[in-house]
Amino acid sequence: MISDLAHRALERDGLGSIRDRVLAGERLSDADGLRLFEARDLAALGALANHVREARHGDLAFYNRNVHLNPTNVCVASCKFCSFARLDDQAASQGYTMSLDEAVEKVLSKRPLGITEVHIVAGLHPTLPWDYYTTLLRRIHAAWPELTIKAFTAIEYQYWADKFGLGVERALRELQEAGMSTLPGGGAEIFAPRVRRKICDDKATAEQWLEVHRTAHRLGIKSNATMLYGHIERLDERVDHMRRLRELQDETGGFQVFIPLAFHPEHNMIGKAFAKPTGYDALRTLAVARLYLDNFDHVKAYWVSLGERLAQAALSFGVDDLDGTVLEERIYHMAGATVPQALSEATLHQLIRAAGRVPAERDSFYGVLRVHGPRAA
Ligand code: V47
Repeated sequence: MISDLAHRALERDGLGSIRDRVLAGERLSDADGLRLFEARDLAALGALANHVREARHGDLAFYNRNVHLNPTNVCVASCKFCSFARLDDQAASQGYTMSLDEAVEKVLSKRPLGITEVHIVAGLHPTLPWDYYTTLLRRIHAAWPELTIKAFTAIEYQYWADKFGLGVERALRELQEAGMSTLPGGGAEIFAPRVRRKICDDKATAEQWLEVHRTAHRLGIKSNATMLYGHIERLDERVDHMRRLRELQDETGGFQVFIPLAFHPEHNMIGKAFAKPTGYDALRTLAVARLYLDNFDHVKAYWVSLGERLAQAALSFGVDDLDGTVLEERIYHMAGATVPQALSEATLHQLIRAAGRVPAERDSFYGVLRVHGPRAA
């Protein structure tokens, strides 16, 4: 239900026609997307996105119990927004590469916590052999077969496909055989060439990122999609980014969720020039995503990137997923995130309930494992 007040605010902002098309279930154009980004009344925009969110998911707010593993931060790419990557393994420069035993043990040690997913992302390490990655997944999978392995970004697959002469499909197949069953959405950044040239010109291109995901979808591997916003990109470039994702989703249906990632400015090459995106920008970006990406089931507010409070508020701006407990996160904490290192399930429940939603623990494919009914123990 959209309140009369929100209806009137949308009319006043000249968004009446977009509202009518959203309510009729019609697809929005790129020009509509841009108009929504420029909407003056954030609450009215949020109400429209909330309408779509509730039509799809009712009051449910999803989360999972997950742990992150970053086996190395050594990386040959020089993404200007990244605070995590190092050029070598030297402790003095905070570079590291885990031994296989160490990496496997880090994951297995979380078994008593009821974790259902491990999210693995590394750097583009110049010398680790291919069997480091296949063995890593094979060992985790053998020791803990029920754990879903969500592993490696499209950027890593493209790098290995070239470096080891495997091609993308074989790289994906070999890691799928080793235990990977879904791909995280990292590395997408902003697809527009103008932006990519300036912030990440020496890693996979937009076309390659999309092709890795297209190939994964063809192999039956579901994946996620991200967008890094709040740096040098323009609003029309955000819309262009989402359009390219929407087109691929029309083709394959393989994306599970869209995750806008708010830029964190500390300890990286471009941070000094930008403040962290405002709460206003975060909420409108999530709301526009919910309205524009009509073929995506889920929109996630990654609480690590937004902060718990803003992620909670986002549950009324089109968002239906907060990510998870996120044990062992490094990428954002090295970029100045001041959020806790992890959230307990009880805290996630509190945040969700206080926003008037019902916590639903999900698996990695949005199957509901348990709905924690209103105020239930
Ligand atoms: O690709 C790196 C981003 C991504 C910074 O698929 C930064 O469920 C902000 O993709 N400020 C990796 N962002 C994280 C990621 C992710 C996270 C949570 C869930 C999922 C999922 C995927 O983090 C990178 C890049 O876009 N990033 N540095 C920074 N300073």
